[in-house]
Amino acid sequence: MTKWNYQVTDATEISSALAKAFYIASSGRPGPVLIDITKNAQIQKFDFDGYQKCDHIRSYRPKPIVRKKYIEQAAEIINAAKKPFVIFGQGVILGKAENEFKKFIEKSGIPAAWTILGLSALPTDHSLNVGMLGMHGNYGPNVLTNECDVLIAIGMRFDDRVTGRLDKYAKQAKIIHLDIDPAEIDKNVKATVPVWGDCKETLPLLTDLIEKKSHTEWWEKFKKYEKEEKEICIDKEMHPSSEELSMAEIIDALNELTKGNAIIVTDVGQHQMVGCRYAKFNQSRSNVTSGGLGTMGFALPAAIGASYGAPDRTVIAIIGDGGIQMTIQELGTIMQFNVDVKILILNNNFLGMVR
Ligand SMILES: Cc1ncc(C[n+]2csc(CCOP(=O)(O)OP(=O)(O)O)c2C)c(N)n1
Repeated sequence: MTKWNYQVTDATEISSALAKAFYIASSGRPGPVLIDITKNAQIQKFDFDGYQKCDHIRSYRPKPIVRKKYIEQAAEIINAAKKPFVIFGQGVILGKAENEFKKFIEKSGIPAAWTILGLSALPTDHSLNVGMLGMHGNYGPNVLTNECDVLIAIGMRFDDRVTGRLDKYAKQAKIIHLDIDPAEIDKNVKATVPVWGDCKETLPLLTDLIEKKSHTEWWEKFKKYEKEEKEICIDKEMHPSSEELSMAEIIDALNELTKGNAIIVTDVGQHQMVGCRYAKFNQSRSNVTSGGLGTMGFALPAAIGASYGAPDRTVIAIIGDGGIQMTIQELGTIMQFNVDVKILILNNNFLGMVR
């Protein structure tokens, strides 16, 4: 469950354990750490000689060494591709590689779709942004995953909500997988070319080696499916025939108010899926959601955190009538610290996602 954990049994170790914990949690692929301080260490008296920051641990390499051989192989495959497709995840955001990513897709002309945690790494209205992948995602990127000849996965882990049945997933495609965590490569989907490394380093190397292209005919296929999805599904969701408001039309109205500039924090459920499908984003780090952990009750405390992290931005929590009850006591925190969080409860009178 954790990236690192440590039990402190002697109080003199607390300071160095904390320093290591902060270093490990925030370096390379970030992740949670656990320090368990035993009772005897908590009450032990000792001479404290100060806190020293940690920035190196022998045997821990936060970023794998980039192997040029794989970058060259990847570039060769991309240059020969007729129907290449990029799928991107949170690695682009955590690696602060949004610009490097944009340069890569703009030079290669490759349509790109996002996983739920990759959302907002690329502006929603970018012409090469073809939408959301997976179970609740858009029609085009899902159908065309099984038609592309090269699939370039960047900072994503082929979660089951993206792939569905692995034995039927993109079998026809060569897979290029860029990831900082070697454990993710070949875990769910076997990579034809593994590109280990921080995508902030690997993407520019790859961009240098690829030819400038535009895959217009291929891109138009995505647009054709987009039009079809709009006519068959999205228009009906946005303009339902009944008097009742639909979740999609509420998010659509929200977009008009935020103009894509707000931080949107979603809880877990149908409102989360609809929120992520329809919310618009102009800048990165604007979508906060619990992703694969799927934790109801996440949105309200996370929105408080987002408001402290980005005090100048509008923070909107989108929550279901079920999820709000899980951490509703945080309304007290909001009152006590006068936190500016806007809360949108999409009340469908049931635990929609489960029902
Ligand atoms: C803590 C927790 N308990 C249970 C679940 C399983 N679960 C996922 S979505 C969901 C329903 C959420 O209902 P609501 O918050 O009303 O949102 P809606 O789906 O109706 O939009 C449940 C029970 C979960 N993800 N997390």
